[in-house]
Amino acid sequence: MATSDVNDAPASKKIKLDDKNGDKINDEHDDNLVKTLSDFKLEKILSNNSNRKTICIQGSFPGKDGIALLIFEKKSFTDTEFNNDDGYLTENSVLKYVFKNDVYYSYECFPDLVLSGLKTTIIYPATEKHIQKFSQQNIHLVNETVDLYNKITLPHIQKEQFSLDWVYNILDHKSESERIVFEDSDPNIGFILLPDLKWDGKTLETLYLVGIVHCKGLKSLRDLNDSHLPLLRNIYTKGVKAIEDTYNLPASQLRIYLHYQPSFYHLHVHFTYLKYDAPGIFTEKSHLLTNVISNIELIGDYYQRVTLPFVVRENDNLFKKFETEKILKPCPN
Ligand code: M7G
Repeated sequence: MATSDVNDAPASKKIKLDDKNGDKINDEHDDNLVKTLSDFKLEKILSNNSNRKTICIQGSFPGKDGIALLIFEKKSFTDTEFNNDDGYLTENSVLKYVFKNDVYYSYECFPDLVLSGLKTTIIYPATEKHIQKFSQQNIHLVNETVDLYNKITLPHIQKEQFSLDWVYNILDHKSESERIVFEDSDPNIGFILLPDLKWDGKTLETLYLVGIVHCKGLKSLRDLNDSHLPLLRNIYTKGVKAIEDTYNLPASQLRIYLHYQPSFYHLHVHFTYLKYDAPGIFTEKSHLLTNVISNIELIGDYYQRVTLPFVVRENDNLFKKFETEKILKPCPN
């Protein structure tokens, strides 16, 4: 397998890189925000999740106004990394002996640098809402009746929500166009399927794609009715086919679902590998697309009538509004 040096890196940091996927460290790209983190000024650790091996820190870059959030994630192993000439099983994996007891030997392993890359997301400039989303905090379960949706949730969404610019950039092919896995450009039932921000786009064991609908104005599950069945069926059928063709994974190994509440109120569907415990797959947040289709087939206005549970973060203004109304009870009515 071809490798290349990063020639502009300091000698002590020169490493071999796999260029099969065109990967380069410090890629000279117009959109690149920073090359190293040496100047990052740490203000606060917002969350540190030992299960997911992720950490989110808040800080700033000198000379750049505003707050930046850095999210690091240690990557999962892939089977290929153990079958490759430049994987873990080489002389580059240095073992440091720790202790021995009977037949048990303990080591710390320092593999080749290319294997120890951290998936890194920078949000800049970050808003107060981003800080809230990524801060460790208590969460609460709300049972949202339709009345509560109309009285509390809907006005809240209309007043404050994350910008959807990144969504429109994708739909308009202004960003991430080279990452699109499949597109149906029909304005009513079409959508774009592409790797989720949370996925490195390579590790099948953590496969995560998102299907974003072309039509505007559909905020969430709550807006869906029988007029959207062609859209939902289209996303299912073509999304599954595109993933099978591209990644060789059958529909039976995919978890295809919507979040309620989502973070971003432009309708989208999550596609993840069934064996991967992706963030947000639990019952209080995810609704399988096949279930959604079936519910609407039975009752056309199901999602305009049903009580929907959802989790809300304690620092979220939405929580404060529900709390003020004293309606945070485990069972509706
Ligand atoms: P959600 O259910 O609205 O939010 O899903 P949540 O899962 O964060 O609660 C939105 C999905 O879009 C998430 O899985 C995000 O990781 C993903 N996403 C967010 N942004 C800002 C981007 C982006 O810029 N590009 C891509 N490809 N995915 C994104």
